[in-house]
Amino acid sequence: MSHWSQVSFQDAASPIMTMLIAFHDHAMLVIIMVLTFVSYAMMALMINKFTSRNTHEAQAVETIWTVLPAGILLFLAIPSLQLLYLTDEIMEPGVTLKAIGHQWYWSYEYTDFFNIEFDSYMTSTPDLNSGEFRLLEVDNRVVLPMNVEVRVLISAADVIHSWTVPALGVKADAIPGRLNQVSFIIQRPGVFYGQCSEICGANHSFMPISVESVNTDSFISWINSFKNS
Ligand SMILES: [Cu+2]
Repeated sequence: MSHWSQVSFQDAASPIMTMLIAFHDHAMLVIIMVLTFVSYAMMALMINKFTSRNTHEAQAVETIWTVLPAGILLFLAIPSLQLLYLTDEIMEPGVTLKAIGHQWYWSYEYTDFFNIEFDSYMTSTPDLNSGEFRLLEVDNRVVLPMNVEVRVLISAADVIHSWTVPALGVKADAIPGRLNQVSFIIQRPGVFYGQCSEICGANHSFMPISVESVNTDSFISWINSFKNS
């Protein structure tokens, strides 16, 4: 059931998402201060608090309302650019995952190990177990180790899709013939859901992404489980 706690962001599970939420809050504070001031000035003008004597040829006022907005824009632009470049930074990924969008499912490859490949289809509503999320659960989850830098290479086999996981703060288009790259560190165990975010056809809404974060030991035994099959 939907709840009021769902109106904002999901809880961050990666450092980038933590910083994105902090930037959102910072920008929101600036917006509220600007809105308050502009609303006040507008109301004051409407009730004729200021006369033309205050505003006509008023060099001081014009200087302030030019310099101040420029300063406010810098307060938004500097942390924004900082985050933009930080998001692009890839240090030394411990695991590389390849995510390929198809009409209408995702397929995954772990090429660091022996060739692990599998498809990930949405679980249809009648097949859901109690407590599972409708339209978000899949048959084969992406399993990733926590506290390890993960690199995801994203592409598509047919049309443009988009690999998105809000709690991790990642979203990248999956484009045929092109590899896009994102990276993140998952800071806690859990299952994080996302959805294809580029309209890709009739079943666009039915190709969710489900990332399961586990500790390194569990990850290694999960990888080894493919060896026997
Ligand atoms: Cu898609």
